[in-house]
Amino acid sequence: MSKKGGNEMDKFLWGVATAAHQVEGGNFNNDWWLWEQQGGIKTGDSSAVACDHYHRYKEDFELIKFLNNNAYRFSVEWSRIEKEEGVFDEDAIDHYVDMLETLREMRIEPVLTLHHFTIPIWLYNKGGFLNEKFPEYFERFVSKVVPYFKPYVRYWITINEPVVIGTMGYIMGWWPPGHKNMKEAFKAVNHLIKAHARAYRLIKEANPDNKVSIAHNMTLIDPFRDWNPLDVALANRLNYIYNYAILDSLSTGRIVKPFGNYEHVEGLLDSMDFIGINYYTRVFARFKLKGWFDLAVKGETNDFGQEIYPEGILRVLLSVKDRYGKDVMITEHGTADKADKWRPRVIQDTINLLREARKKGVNVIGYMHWSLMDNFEWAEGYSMRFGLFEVDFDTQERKPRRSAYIYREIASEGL
Ligand code: GCO
Repeated sequence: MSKKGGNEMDKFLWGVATAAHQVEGGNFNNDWWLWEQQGGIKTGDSSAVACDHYHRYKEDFELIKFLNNNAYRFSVEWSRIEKEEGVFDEDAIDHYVDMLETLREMRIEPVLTLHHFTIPIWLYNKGGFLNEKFPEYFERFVSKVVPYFKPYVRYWITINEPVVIGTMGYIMGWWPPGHKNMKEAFKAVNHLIKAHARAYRLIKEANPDNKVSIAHNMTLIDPFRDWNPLDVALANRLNYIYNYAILDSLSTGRIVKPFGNYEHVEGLLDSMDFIGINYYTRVFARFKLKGWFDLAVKGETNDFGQEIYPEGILRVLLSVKDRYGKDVMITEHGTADKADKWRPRVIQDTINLLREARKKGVNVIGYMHWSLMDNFEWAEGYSMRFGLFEVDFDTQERKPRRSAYIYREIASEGL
């Protein structure tokens, strides 16, 4: 466990992160299940069973204790709780209450994500994130579940990676609904920002001491050629849009371009009690005459083809401190590495950089490693392995990788 002293809210949160659709199994009422049936997974894998975490969560919590962790970030599945519009399944809610009660009994702090990419099919069929009423639908869902969860939860993530939803589903077209329309991407993020504002207000009304944020994917975008002014200008612009526009919106209370037109949104002003950051890697922006630009990768890469660049997390943390001056939780960090070749060094280097960030005045309040165990990696199925524990998906056996022992040791020392 981390260092003693201070009250419960002050302890550094050493944890791991997962998401319902990626680990639970049995999620057949959401857009990702539909996407899988439509051939959207490159490997042809299915999330049908995944890690069977829905039934095995108590054993999996023992793995969290093995890691000397005192926190667990996980998400609830909207499509289980509200299978049909406006019809709420009390048994599904009870399942998550039982998870929360068990975590409390085991002295593991929950970090609860209310939305992690998936939406119920009934909402998908109404246009999903593009429906003007998306913020209302999400508010209705959150207002239903918060009373059940509030006795157990202090740290809340309203929405995981709104900008990634817009990018992957509406620009790249690799995720549902598979569109390639920049305007739609910005509209989806606009609705997600409005949905966050409504959820933030509900959660704070439930308990003003709650700590609420989004989990925001921050990927550094550097110029491919730092001598080329076009690459430099392009990288600066893309870096702002991808990494800071949403944070500026949640700070100023107005949705900044390109996600909005500086329109004021009720409840959005200063709607982050800490900044949740998902950090993985860096890319390079290269200006091209034909096609305007592309994003390139340099240096040593992991199984996913992402640059292994732990140094980037310090750059991200210092930039966020200077710009917002808020506490920061690393809500996700990890690397796709089936052989566990790079992960031990990446974890050690990253924790050292968090210590350096703290010395430079960044108040890092927690670190959630992605992930506890190998799981369903969206369009890549089970081909990308992020787990501290390797999963044999035929037997559901969890086996600690060397990294699990390294993280266990680190978490016993404290930050
Ligand atoms: C994300 C999601 C996770 C991923 C993880 C590894 O950031 O895309 O939050 O669901 O599985 O980041 O890619």
